[in-house]
Amino acid sequence: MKLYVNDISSATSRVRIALAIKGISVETLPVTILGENPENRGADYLRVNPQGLVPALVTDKGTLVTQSIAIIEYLDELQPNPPLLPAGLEQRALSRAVALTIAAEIHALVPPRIARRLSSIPGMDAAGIADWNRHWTVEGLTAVDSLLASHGAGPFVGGEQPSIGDILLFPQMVNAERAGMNLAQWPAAAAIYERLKAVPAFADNAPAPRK
Ligand SMILES: N[C@@H](CCC(=O)N[C@@H](CS)C(=O)NCC(=O)O)C(=O)O
Repeated sequence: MKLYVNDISSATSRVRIALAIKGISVETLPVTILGENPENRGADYLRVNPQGLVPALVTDKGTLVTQSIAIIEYLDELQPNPPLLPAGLEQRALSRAVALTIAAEIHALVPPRIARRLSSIPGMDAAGIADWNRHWTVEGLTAVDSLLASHGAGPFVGGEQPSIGDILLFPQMVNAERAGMNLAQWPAAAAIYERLKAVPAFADNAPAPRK
């Protein structure tokens, strides 16, 4: 299988973590997403993934699978062990809710294409974009933290083993920490994040820092 990736991309990091947990190897193909003419907006990559986003997986049957959560679920169904969803019904629902809160309510509001669009609005500057990113990250992680606390989650999002909720939580917390946010404001999420740092599949596949 081929995986189109970018090293700073947290959505790519999610899929890399899932692959590492499963012990699945793929061919990786880097795609730039920043700068004047990023490859993800170019004709060559749009022929691969018309949405122009990474990650994108091309299966060994030549089928395109886009969207990190769909790719992770594809991998989980392709090779069910170890599972990426918890065994318990309540824990599965929590793990999925954490994953979707991060993908839909945080990450979707802060990627490069949103920053590009914001910067074209008169009066918007780099400080305004940073404030936008911080706002949605704080609001989303606060929601995730209260979900985790109300479920008494631990040691990982869905119980004893890391699952899809952890896979989405980890890169988002890496980025929040790098942005200088005080992780102690999210005690339940921060405790899980500290445990995930000790799991090689996570630690070895964090998004790279932006240069
Ligand atoms: N919902 C998508 C988001 C993918 C996404 O936004 N990827 C970012 C990198 S983390 C990207 O390709 N950004 C390019 C851009 O925003 O122009 C997923 O989960 O795969």
